[in-house]
Amino acid sequence: MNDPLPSGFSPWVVAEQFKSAGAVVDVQEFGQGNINSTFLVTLDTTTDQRFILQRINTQVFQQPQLVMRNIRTYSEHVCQRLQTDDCQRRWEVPRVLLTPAQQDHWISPNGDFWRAMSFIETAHSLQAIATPDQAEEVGYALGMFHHLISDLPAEQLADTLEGFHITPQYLQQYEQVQATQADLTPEVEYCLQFIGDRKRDTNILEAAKADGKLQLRLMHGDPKINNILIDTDTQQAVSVIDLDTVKPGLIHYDIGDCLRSGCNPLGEETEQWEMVQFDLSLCQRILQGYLAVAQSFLTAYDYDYLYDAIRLIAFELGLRFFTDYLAGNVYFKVKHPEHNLNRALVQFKLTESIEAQATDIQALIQSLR
Ligand code: ADP
Ligand code: GN1
Ligand code: MG
Repeated sequence: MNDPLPSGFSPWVVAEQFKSAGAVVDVQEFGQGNINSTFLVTLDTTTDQRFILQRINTQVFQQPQLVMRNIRTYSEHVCQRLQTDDCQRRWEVPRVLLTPAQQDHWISPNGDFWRAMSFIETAHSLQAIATPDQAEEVGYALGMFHHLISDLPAEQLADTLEGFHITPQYLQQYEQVQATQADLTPEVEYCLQFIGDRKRDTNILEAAKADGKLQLRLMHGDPKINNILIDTDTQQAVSVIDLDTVKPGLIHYDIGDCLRSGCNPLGEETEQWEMVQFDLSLCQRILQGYLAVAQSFLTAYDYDYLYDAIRLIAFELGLRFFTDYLAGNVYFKVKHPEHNLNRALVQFKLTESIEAQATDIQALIQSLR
């Protein structure tokens, strides 16, 4: 079953391990993440008054020490690069906070794995994009993220989540749980049919990787819009957070994930799944924001596979949600038993809308090359 929330061990007690000074005066559950348990801790100090405390979901991240090592390697590299790059805008990297024993995590007596990160102040994340300007900022954020790690060799980070975004492997997992499937409601039948119609098309990015057309690089892995922070005063993007899946992979997984989440104005949690559409004008602005930074390191093949990435990552997420629904909601946190089914329907409708606009999306990509 899901990692339960709240934990058996009080985050108030854990917060003591990571505070640098003062007293803990408040601890609140925070954010909308689907994997970890996140808390915002407030201290009675005048500086560094707040920090983020997280209990890592160790059913998902089975080697959390490696996750922390990756995050530290990543953030040391990026902080150094920001000092030498002539960056004109605010850009923040969350800092890993250490315990009094200089550890980047603390294991509570009941075996839970906890870590803390500095809080990025005067910023917020979006659950859905509301304006074209926000879209451009989201694209810029992903471009900036890729730019800042483009000179960190991929071998320096460990693979902390094997099989992540390897669509054919998700299909295998689906085929294993399909036998145990739930009631054949019309929604379940729609999902079964939807996957059945597309299961021969899941290998395109992996084949391009195997053929050497797409290179293994460092990626974020999870740059959906609520992992991008926007400055509350300037409305400019200032950070990409949720660094647990920064590891070797394809930047196409990131571009696909950012676009599938950014171009769905109803948001991925909507219950109006039948109304979900992929918004081409938001796609244009996200890509423009992204390419303003990323054009310099994209190859011709990278452009060739952008459309496939957008379509595949939306489909893949639908497949992952639906598989989790069939498996009894063991991976993504849910608020009710049909939650993952609803999320899957949203992603499949989005995939359908992407497919229906394939020619226009391809033409847009062509015009931006
Ligand atoms: P999950 O892996 O469960 O998605 P996240 O690391 O994304 O967890 O954290 C959940 C939410 O907490 C984020 O969507 C964001 O709103 C907030 N958050 C996390 N880290 C920070 C940070 N360093 N500064 C500000 N907000 C943060
Ligand atoms: C999870 O942790 P969160 O909520 O940022 C998931 C992503 C999915 C996303 C869908 C490690 O991200 O892959 O795209 O849910 N993260 C992991 O909302 O599986
Ligand atoms: Mg997150």
